[in-house]
Amino acid sequence: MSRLVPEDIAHVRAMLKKHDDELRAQTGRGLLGIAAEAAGLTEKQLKEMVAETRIGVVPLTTGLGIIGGFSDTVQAILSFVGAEVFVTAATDVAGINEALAAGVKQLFMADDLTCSLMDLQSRCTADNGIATGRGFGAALALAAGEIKGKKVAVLGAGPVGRSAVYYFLSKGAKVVLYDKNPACLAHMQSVPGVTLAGSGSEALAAGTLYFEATTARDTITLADMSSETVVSAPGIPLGISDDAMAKHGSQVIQDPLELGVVSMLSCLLAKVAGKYQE
Ligand code: 2YJ
Repeated sequence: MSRLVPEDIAHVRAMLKKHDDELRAQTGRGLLGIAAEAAGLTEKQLKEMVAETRIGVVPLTTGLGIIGGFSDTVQAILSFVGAEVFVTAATDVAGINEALAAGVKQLFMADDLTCSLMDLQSRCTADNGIATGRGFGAALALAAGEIKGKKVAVLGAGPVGRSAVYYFLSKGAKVVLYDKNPACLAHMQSVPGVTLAGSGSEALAAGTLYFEATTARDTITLADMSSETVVSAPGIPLGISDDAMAKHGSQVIQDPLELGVVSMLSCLLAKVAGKYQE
């Protein structure tokens, strides 16, 4: 798992509208529309649910500590899609107290292992890794038009990659999965619809739809891409080589935080409404 650094997210706030427009050009939907799809909601349903939120983002100093700009960026992303959200002035337990005193309905908190959005009344939670897999999975499916019956190459079998695998399978796609760590792959070997590949290039040879959820660079190079390729790439750092980005960047769906955070919101609200399909 990668820990974000301030440089990863420094431009997110200023670029939210531009990123939303880019996603619309790539997938036909913006952040909220993709996240709705990821959670099995219509965009209209999600919009109505988002309008009722009151979210407190609590900075946590535990472990490696505060990531500069992290909480403010989460606040900006959630507010961009219509949520009512504020960052507490206090951190940690005092921050939770502050949020509760201010009447929040949901809490957003991240330490070094877990990033979670929780609903206080229903006690439902949404995990960043799972939501990110579904959000970027939905983005790939929307960009591809139809993935039923198609093969998707998934690189990386961590929480994000595995969540995407189950999303693709639920949409009737087949998955060819590779992870350099055999222990991660072992979990997935008996899942119907999943074929394990012996290398990244073997996985990428499966078709033109790629999901990149590794923490390595240059897992997808210029030689792996054509004008047909569509890549959804939540992995940090970005796994697509510089020359491949220079030529095919418009075919790559990627961001460091935005789609994952909005998908946490959609998954949480779908769970609260009893509309979430595991
Ligand atoms: O509040 C803060 O500023 C920090 N405690 C935020 C820490 C954010 N955590 C991470 O970036 C970890 N890698 C966990 C993310 C889980 C993603 N699935």
